[in-house]
Amino acid sequence: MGIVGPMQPTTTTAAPAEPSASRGDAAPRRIVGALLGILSGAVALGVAELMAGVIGGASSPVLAVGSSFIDATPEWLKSFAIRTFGSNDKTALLAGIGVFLLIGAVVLGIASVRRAWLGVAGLVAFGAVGVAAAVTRPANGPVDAIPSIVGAAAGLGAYLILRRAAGLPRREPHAAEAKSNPPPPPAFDRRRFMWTGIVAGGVALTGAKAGQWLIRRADATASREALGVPTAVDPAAPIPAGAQLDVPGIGPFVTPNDRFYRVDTALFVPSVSADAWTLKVHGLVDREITLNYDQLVARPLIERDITLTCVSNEVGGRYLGNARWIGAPLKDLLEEAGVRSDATQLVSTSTDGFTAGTPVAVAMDGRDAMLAVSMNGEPLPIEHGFPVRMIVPGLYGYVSATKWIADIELTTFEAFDPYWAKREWAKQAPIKTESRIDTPRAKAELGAGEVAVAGVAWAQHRGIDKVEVQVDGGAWLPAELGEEATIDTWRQWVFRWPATPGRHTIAVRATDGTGEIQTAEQADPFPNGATGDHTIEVNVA
Ligand SMILES: Nc1nc2c(c(=O)[nH]1)N[C@H]1C(S)=C(S)[C@@H](COP(=O)(O)O)O[C@H]1N2
Ligand SMILES: [Mo]
Repeated sequence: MGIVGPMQPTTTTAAPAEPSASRGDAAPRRIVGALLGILSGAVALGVAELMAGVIGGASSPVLAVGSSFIDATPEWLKSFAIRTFGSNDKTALLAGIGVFLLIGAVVLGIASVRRAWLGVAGLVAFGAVGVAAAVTRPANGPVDAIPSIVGAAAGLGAYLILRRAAGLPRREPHAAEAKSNPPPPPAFDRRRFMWTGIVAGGVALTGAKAGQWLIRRADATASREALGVPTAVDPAAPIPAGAQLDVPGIGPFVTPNDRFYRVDTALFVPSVSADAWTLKVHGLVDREITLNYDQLVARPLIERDITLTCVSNEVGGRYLGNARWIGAPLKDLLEEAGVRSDATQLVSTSTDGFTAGTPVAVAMDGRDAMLAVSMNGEPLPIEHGFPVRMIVPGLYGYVSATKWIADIELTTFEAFDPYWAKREWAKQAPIKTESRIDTPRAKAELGAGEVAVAGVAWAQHRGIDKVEVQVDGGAWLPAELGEEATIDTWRQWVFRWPATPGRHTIAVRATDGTGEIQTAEQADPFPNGATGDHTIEVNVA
């Protein structure tokens, strides 16, 4: 399919004007058509973004369609996207939508030169898909249809004005009509079309920029900047100096916020101000509780070091991080609400409709499950759940770590399937014992002599008792362990390996605090976490 680029000189690529069209100018129909499609589509998108800036980012047709796409993506495609694009998977999705829209606009634009109704139909279809996606997002309502409708209407306006400027008729005259009463050939006025196009492009760009600025400026950023970090009545014990091993390439024991992995279904990061935040605790409880941000931070807060892990982390993967959190203990709040004995599942819901299901027994067994407001000495970063998220040591994020939390319902495992359970992931998912080699890197070229092989091991809420390294399938030899901070954090390890020339395979395995060795059996992340020994190959010169 040949896409005629708008930048190409019209004289060389334009299809010759058909004589039957009887235009005053040799109107380069394809280029005019492509520009007509692209510019009307751009005006529709730009105006829709601007409206979304006013109404709320989740109402943007592009983001709503993208989010619906994420929710509907089958597991194999999702893992493919994560494997191929890593944390750029969302950018890749948006780029894909962009290319799809561009091709659609060009094709429809060219076809609409002769059949004006095609352009109208294309814009109406665009609006309809946008409306359908926007109003069906879990946290959206009817008003979220507005950006798609106004955008499509603006696109239609631009389409008609541009057609007029291009000297295109509203419809092709019927042959008979044309013969008996030939309409005066509308002149294609290059200058007029160009100027109208520039204005349309300007409207599109300004709308998109302003909309995105409004979306970003919305509540959360300002609210977060104005907020201090509350003090914990129960501070964390200082991290033992020996928790951080002095080995180049091992990474920090505490993961800085800007290097902390991010995993969520949110194409548009929810923007919630602390002022507007409330949490409702309801369901199988004796007393419903509704709490605002001030009330939450007025509670006796705890501070803890906890390592978070994503169930999608592959063996050797980077989807985990360790941070110092401050928050209100979940258990106290649940006790105040009076959780009934038939409640087995705690369902937490985010403002954008994500849900996670946590065993009530785990939330209340005395571990430091909390509603966190601070991460590494700052208010929660917006993409990590500002203003409040849940943290439960020992459980994968998808069953415990709801960001932008808005609601807690006590229910049963039979009564409700949360977001990932609906997609066949396990309903209960304690973190599996795992270990990772951080240095040397796989395929590294090393010099002979002592090489510090080092990394991390984790088995949150059971702790790590032992890490062993195996070279070339030989005996498992003990690694030195960094000092344990808590049983809820990862633990660093180092193995000083006398490297000899040749190719070598290095594997690692950990033993948790209950004495159990991590399983060597290779398993994929789906449905409840990857297992297997992280193994790398290196070459020693
Ligand atoms: N609202 C919301 N919270 C969420 C998710 C989500 O998609 N939406 N993903 C969960 C998953 S799968 C993980 S692993 C953690 C990741 O938290 P992080 O992005 O702060 O590292 O958030 C959890 N909380
Ligand atoms: Mo996750």
